Amino acid sequence: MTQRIALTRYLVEQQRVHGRIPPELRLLLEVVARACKSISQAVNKGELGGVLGTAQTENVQGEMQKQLDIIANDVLIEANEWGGHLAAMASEEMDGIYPVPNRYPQGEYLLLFDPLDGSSNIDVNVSIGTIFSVLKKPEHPPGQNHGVSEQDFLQPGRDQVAAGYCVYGPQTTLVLTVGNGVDLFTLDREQGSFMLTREQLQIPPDTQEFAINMSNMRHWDAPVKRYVDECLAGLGGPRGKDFNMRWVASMVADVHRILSRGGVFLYPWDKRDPGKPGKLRLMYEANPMGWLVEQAGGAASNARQRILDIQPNQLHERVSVILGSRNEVDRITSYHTGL
Ligand code: P6P
Repeated sequence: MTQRIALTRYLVEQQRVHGRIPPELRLLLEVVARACKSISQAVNKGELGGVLGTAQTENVQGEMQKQLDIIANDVLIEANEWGGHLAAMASEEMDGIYPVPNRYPQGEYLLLFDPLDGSSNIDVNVSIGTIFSVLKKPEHPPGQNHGVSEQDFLQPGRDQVAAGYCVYGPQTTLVLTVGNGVDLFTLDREQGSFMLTREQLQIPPDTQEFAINMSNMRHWDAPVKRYVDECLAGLGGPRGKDFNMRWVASMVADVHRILSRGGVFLYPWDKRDPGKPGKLRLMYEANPMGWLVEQAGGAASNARQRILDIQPNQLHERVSVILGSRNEVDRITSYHTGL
C-alpha cells in the first residue's frame, strides 16, 4: 500500500507543486486544522471534560449556547488571530465580526465558521462538527479606509477560496476544497496528524436517500411536500423506486454522508416563520457546504437559485438549503420554479 501523506505535506504540494494556494492560505488551513484537533479532543472527553450542557447564554441566533460552542469558538479565535494571515473572523457564536487585534499583523483573508454545528447532539454523543469558509478581503481603492468591516464579508459563496468541515464522529475527519475537488483526511491520534485517506470525492448524480426533518411536514411548501410524497410512494409511485430517509439533525454529519455515498439534504423554507427564508445560515453553513458539494459534482440550491450566487445582505442571514445529488436537486428546484 502506498504511504499515506499528512495534511501538512498535502498543503505544501498544493502550494509548491500545483501552485494552487499561496503560502498564507496554506498557513491558514494548517492552523484551522490544528484548532479542529483541539476541538476534537475537548468533544471526545465528554462528561470527563466537565464541559457538556448549556452555557446559560444565547447566541446571535437566539439559541441557547452549549459550553462546547463557546470553547470551540474561543479555540478557533485564539489559534488564528496571531498568525498574520487574517484580517478578521466571523462566527455563528459572535454578533459582529472579530477584527484581528492591532498587536498582531493583518492578513488578506477572512475566516468564517460555525465552530460546533449540530450542538444539540453534543450531550447525546451524536456526530457534530466545525464548518469553515475562507474569503479574500476585498481590495480598497488607495487612500480609502483600509480597516476591515462586516461589508467586506458580504461576498457570494462563489468567491470562496477555501472551504471545509471537520466531523467529530467515530473518526475525526477533515474534508477540504481549495477549488480543485474535495479531499478527505482522517485524524491519526497516535501521530496527531490528519492523514489523506480519500481523494476527489464524487457524489453520484442520482440517489435513493433523502434527508429532511419529517416533523415539519405540515409546514412545508407544496413543492417540498410533492417531492417527499413521491419519494415515500416508492416503487409503485411516480419515481418508480424506493427511497430511504436519514436525518441526523447535524448538517455536518448529513453532508458527510452525502459526500460519501450520495443523497439529497433539504432544510427548506416553511410556514412556521414565513419571514425567515430558512433555518440554516448562508455565510458559514450553506456557502461552504454548497461549494464542497459542487466541487464533488453535486448541486446546492435555495430551491430557486444556486446558493453560491446569492449576494448576502447580512452576516448571519439564513437561507433555504437543498443540496446533494445533482439530479435530485435539479428536480426539487424545478418543482419550485416550474422550469
Ligand atoms: P432541526 C443544527 O442545529 C442545525 O443548524 C444543522 O446542523 C441541522 O441540519 C439543523 O440545525 C437541524 O435542525 O430543526 O432538525 O433540529
